[in-house]
Amino acid sequence: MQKRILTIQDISCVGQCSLTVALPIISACGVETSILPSAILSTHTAGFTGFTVLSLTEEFPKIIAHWAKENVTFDGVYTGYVLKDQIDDVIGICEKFNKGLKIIDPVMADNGSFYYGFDEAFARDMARLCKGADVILPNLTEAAFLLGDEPVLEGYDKEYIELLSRRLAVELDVKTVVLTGVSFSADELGIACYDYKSDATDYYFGEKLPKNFHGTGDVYSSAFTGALMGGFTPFSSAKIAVDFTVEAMKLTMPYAKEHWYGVFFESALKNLANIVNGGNK
Ligand code: PXL
Repeated sequence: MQKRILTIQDISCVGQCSLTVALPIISACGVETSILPSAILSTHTAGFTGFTVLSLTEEFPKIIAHWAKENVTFDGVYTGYVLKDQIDDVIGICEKFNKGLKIIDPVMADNGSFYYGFDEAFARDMARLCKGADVILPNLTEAAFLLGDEPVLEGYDKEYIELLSRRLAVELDVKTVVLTGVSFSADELGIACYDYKSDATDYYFGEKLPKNFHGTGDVYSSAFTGALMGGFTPFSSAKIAVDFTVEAMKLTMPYAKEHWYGVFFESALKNLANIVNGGNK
């Protein structure tokens, strides 16, 4: 039977991130996608000014109580952008309703700094949410902030990448750490996938484009989640998600100036669906 996942993240009404990318991408992978919106924002917070934010924290206990009454369960939970006062509820939801994989994208920072509204105290809460996860998908800034005492380096080597991954796996009791935004050369960008059990790191890179786009972390984590729920291994899922994200960025490149807030992932969904539903596990 089709699997059902719960994804918890915000609705940015405009901005091609969080739920507006997770729903279509995971659905294209043949996985039923239930949602718990953490907040409603007029746009995402990276580049727009004057955005509105409505926290949905007050709805959480009511939604949780109803799901409990209906005996709702999920085959996996995937969390993204959540607010500070929601971490305990989100941990509770993972414990109570999740019968499968726990996938955490610790959305809070990039390029050496926190997103609007997040700080070191939130990073400590996010680390609590990551505890016991099957997979976490931090970018390098988030990885350092989760650990709390590591620098965010620009010129780094494999030793640094593997130190971050190993420490996260050990200290947060995580099976697989997928570090995103890893690059050792000017023309390649990709991921490092660390498996705690074998203590091994596998790397995969795609073409590095001459521009950074917003929302690519959410596009990446959603494609990863769809592939993983579709039965691919963590490393195969990580590779599929790199190819999908690079394809989406390439489709956006000709329009990068006017379309600065997200990527045109929509036209890449057909290829993703073919790969994930194609049976070549
Ligand atoms: O893409 C991560 C993200 C999700 N949701 C909101 C954001 C961001 C990044 O800035 O602002 C509201």
